[in-house]
Amino acid sequence: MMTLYSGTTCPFSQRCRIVLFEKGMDFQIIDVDLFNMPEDIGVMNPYNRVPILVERDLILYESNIINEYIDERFPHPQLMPADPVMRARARLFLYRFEAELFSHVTTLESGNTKAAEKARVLIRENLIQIAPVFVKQKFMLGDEFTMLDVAVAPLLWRLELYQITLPKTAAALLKYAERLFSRQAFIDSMTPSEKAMRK
Ligand SMILES: N[C@@H](CCC(=O)N[C@@H](CS)C(=O)NCC(=O)O)C(=O)O
Repeated sequence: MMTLYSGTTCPFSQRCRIVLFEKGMDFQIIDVDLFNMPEDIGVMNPYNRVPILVERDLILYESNIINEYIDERFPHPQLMPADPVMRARARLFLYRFEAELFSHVTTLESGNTKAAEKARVLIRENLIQIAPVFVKQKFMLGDEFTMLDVAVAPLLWRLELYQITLPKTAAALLKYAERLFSRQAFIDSMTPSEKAMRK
């Protein structure tokens, strides 16, 4: 059985929880106190961060790497596109999400108040840029829910918490966010602290 070491408020851990629930197989989640990291986290992950996935002698860290492994191990429903070209494009998007959005999420999560305002502005600008995609399609890559939607969902859930307000021109993105939040796996993935993040 897979074991996920997860932070109860960590957006990266939530990504992995979403995938585990989307797959509907057996797994175990161990809640890790981010403010008092147990020593074994540093032993399993040299960067001393969660999420970490353990399955027998395999230890993985980095949410996107963990999620691709779970997706390959339990192919139904498949979350990475089957076609190699689309799969490569999906990986590129995942890379860009980290560079352009989640690097700033990390700043907000770190509690660095000096850098927070700039991080908020950059996240807001990038989300406004993505918004028109959802006028024409239901999800990031088209009409199917994929790993790209998994990757971005925890950020959209935290917009209020991060004090990021989107303009009316981004209405399609907010509608898309509601579509993500209504999925059963998303609801099941949430910890009590995450549920309390939005009214
Ligand atoms: N790029 C990593 C980011 C993971 C991350 O930043 N985790 C945070 C919690 S949200 C953490 O464990 N922070 C503890 C620390 O940096 O000391 C991923 O995608 O898994």
